[in-house]
Amino acid sequence: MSGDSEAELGLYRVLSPEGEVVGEPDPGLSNETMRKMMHDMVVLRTFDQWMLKIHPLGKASRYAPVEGQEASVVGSVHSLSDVDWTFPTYRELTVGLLRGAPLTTLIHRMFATSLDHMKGHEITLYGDKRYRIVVGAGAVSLMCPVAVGMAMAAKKRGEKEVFLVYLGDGATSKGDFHEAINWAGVFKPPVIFFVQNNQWAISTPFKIQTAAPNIAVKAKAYGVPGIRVDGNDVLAVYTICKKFVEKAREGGGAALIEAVTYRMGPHTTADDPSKYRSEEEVEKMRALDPLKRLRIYLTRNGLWSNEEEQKIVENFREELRRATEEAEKTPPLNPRVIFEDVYAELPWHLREEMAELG
Ligand SMILES: Cc1ncc(C[n+]2csc(CCOP(=O)(O)OP(=O)(O)O)c2C)c(N)n1
Ligand SMILES: [Mg+2]
Repeated sequence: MSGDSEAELGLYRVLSPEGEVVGEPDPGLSNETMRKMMHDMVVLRTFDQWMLKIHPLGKASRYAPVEGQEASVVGSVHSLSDVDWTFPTYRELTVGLLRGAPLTTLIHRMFATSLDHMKGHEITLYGDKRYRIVVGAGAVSLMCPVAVGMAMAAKKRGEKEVFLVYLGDGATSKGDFHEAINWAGVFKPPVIFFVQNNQWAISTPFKIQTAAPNIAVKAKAYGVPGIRVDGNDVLAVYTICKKFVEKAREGGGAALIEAVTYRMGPHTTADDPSKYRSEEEVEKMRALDPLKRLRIYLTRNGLWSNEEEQKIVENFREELRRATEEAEKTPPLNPRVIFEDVYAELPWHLREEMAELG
């Protein structure tokens, strides 16, 4: 997918970009699950377009678009069961939606209203214990050791939970990832490192991110299976994730899954990708659109229609419009919250700052 045929070797794929079946899907994959995954990819794209549309109006905080990576996010989330835990980054804000969080909760977050359950902290991220989503951190790869630690604890307690931690290609250059995967190799906790290799870490292209030919190969050095999957093929992502999630659940240890994909949009709404990559490159990648191939496959098999998709988009846009209106009517967060939830007793210098705030 990077356009480098050598890097494509060993890429697991079920549907070709033209929607032809070229590999084996998970034997338990039902028509209903495929339809739900198509539905969810449409929802994610609609959410993305909405966030990008309202951001320039100055209403919402910085946003990291998911366009191009919908199959990786949807396929990985669908492979999990309700008892499993996820560790999304800013790129997977929508994991909340997919795991049952109300849309309004996410919009209150993005608008930093007084109903933001996380009080404005880590505004581009989403976490909620009720949906087994652990809130991430600004520093990339920082959640890898946390996921391994939680997975080791669950294993000790004899619980059958799996822990899936998201990270990007750039994040694999950070020490936390290497320390975490080393422990995962030694202690074999039920943890999945799900790396979305979207070819860019802000303006750093993959070819200068690492001298390794791909990310999956790094896992092998730690005694952990490393698998490369076409991250724009939701059936392939689901199939590979399901296999290694269930293996981990049964005591088979960790895995690293490299979902090879492409970030179509800017890194975040604070980025201008025209400064570092060409429009031709982006257009070339459009042919590999993750929604397109499943849409073709399902339509050909009488399981999907344009009318149905249009209805989903319209209904979800209406939900977004209502949630946005609600957030706009809600008072903003009181800035005093920045002094809360860290210290049991505020130190003197913060007490002074709080007094200054009035
Ligand atoms: C430890 C650390 N270093 C640098 C940054 C600044 N930073 C934020 S996102 C990012 C790029 C990460 O790229 P990647 O891991 O590929 O994820 P992507 O944004 O492509 O999804 C960087 C360098 C950071 N947040 N944390
Ligand atoms: Mg990246």
